[in-house]
Amino acid sequence: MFTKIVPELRIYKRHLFLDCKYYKAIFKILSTVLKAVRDFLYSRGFIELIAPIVAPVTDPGIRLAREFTVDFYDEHAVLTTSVILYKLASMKIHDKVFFIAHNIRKEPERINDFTRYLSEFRQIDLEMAHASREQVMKLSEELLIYVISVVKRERRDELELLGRELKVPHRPFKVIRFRDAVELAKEAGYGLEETGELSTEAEVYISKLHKEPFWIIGFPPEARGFYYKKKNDEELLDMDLLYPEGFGEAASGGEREVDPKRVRERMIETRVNPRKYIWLFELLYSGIPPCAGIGFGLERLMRYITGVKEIIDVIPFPKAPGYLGI
Ligand code: ASN
Repeated sequence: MFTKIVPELRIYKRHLFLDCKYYKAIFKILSTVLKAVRDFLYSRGFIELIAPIVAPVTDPGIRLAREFTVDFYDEHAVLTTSVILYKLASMKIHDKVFFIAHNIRKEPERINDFTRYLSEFRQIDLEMAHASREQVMKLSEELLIYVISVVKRERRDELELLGRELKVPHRPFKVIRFRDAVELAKEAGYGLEETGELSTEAEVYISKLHKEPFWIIGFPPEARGFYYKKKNDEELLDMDLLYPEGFGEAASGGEREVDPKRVRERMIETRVNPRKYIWLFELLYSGIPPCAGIGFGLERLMRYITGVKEIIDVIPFPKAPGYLGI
């Protein structure tokens, strides 16, 4: 099987392996997933937009990752780490928008770990005006159930070749509060990251305790991006979706802070310099509706659907942290 080839070769010599039957099956599933996502969101009244890859500023709420900088003529530019700022701006265009956006993040190099991080990855990122966290959670559950059902129906041979027995989850998914998730992790001897987040190992541990996808809600305000709205001083109106069976994080999102004064406070709280975000403040002062949204990692969704162990194998041309490839 293709996983017997060392990962470095699978990245740098990918062009020589694309015709292997496993890759062909995986990339056919990828195409079905993309179409199913679009079909579902269009049927719910969403419009699809496209986002830039080069920008003056980007989302700083990206945990341990950093930004890549670019020399854009004489202007300092960065590669977009997420589409969140453009989702907020798009609320001026339509009240339900989605992007299948490229995200580029300088993740810490993970030598010999090709399981769950890519430096270039995509997010199925949607945003809804006047929506609550709970409404986005319901829509996300329906989206996931729809996509899995379509893949099971249309890609039976490919799933069989990969040895994946995929189950359609049942909604509503279980909801765990962040502080209870921390207790679960601590009981098993896992700590928190410096950022106040659950470590990847803790996340995998909690994921392994589950047989169906589940939510963790209410992360601490200092741990997550300035664009999330606070419920109170202890928690945000945000959520993560996790896959079961040890597959870990699926998506994150929440209700947005759209009051420019409170966004400024959230920036200070999360150690972000408000002066860098001039266009965002102009946007907020000009007025956007309250909104909420979520972003699903496309490659992590693919990993869950295919059951493939290493994330470098779920897309044709992977960029793993520290491994440029072709
Ligand atoms: N996509 C996330 C959201 O909608 C943001 C992110 O990726 N950092 O909240």
